[in-house]
Amino acid sequence: MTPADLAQAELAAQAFSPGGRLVGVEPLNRGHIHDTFVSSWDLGAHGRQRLLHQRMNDAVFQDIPGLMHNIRRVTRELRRKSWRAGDRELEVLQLVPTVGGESWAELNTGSWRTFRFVEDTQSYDRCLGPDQAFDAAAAFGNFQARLFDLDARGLVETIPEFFSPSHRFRQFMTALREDRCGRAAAVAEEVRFVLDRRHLMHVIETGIQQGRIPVRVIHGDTKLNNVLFDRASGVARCIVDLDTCMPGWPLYDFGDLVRFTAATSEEDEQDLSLAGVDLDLYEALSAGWLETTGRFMNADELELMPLAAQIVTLTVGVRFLTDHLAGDTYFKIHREGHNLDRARVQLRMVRAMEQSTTRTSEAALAPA
Ligand code: GN1
Ligand code: MG
Repeated sequence: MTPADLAQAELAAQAFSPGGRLVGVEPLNRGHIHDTFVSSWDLGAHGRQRLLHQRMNDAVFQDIPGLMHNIRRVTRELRRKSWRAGDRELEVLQLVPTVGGESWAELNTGSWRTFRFVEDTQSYDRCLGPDQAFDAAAAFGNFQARLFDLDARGLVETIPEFFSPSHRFRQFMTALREDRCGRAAAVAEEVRFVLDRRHLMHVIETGIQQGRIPVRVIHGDTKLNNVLFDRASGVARCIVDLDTCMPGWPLYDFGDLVRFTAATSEEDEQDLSLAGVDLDLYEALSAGWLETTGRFMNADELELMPLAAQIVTLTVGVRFLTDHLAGDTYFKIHREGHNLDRARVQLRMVRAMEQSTTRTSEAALAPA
């Protein structure tokens, strides 16, 4: 983040001024896609207020009006329903309009949007334990349940085929064939791993075509760090990052939740011996997810839960590997080989999931 970026963020913040005096703007280094900043305002007798500003990545999201339409539509629907998890009310992310009343600002430094900063919360890149995993899964499941009635056709597919494993596989094959950066030879092992599992990349589409897997509005990025937990009580308070709320297959959300939350390492860990899946966390995620979505899922979906985790983890791994092959043009990287490190962790997790499934089925077959 350069001083010029900060100066641009300050100007952008002014476009969403809640009144009062802008005290300062700081970068918030989160996410692989947008540039995020937090501004702080002195509202005199009304105290302080913080806002979260994002310069949206318009190379990734080429349809900014569509993206913002989806967010308005989804937040409206969530607010329309009382959004409860157990006996708790979950907060809905709140968009802040520009001074002129628009949902986002088109400035010469890019397209900017703003949300109310959700105070006294904390997010986690690593899960604290089964209770937190259960809580996060129940919150994401609740989010999806609240959107159950929202007609998926009313939302724009801002990135076409975003959740399609077979589309991701085709993109991977193209990047591999083009090999723009001459990196393919060095990742032959990872490429082989993916090719050996290409059959997995078609399971979901086949299920959708056969009418066995429904298409509904999903969150689409159910990483643990997209849940804000209350700093004092530790419970889930708000779900953030609504960028990928669009038509998808509901179990994508469960799979992505497992991919990130049941991981035994960071998403970009370089020591691969640490990468794997924590089965206790997996169990807690399944239980939390079923608590809030159980009554919506059909028999095929229920059966597919463990495989969905594998497929999503493989798909995200393929996306990281594709970006590595294509020259790191999509995900932000912070070091050489960053996307490759991320890909390797995902592939390691897929291997661990495969082994644990084998173990579980072997255990089921073992004589008592
Ligand atoms: C990206 O920027 P972030 O971290 O919210 C990506 C997700 C991936 C995720 C992997 C629009 O999300 O699809 O699963 O990275 N978002 C987009 O960590 O591509
Ligand atoms: Mg995201």
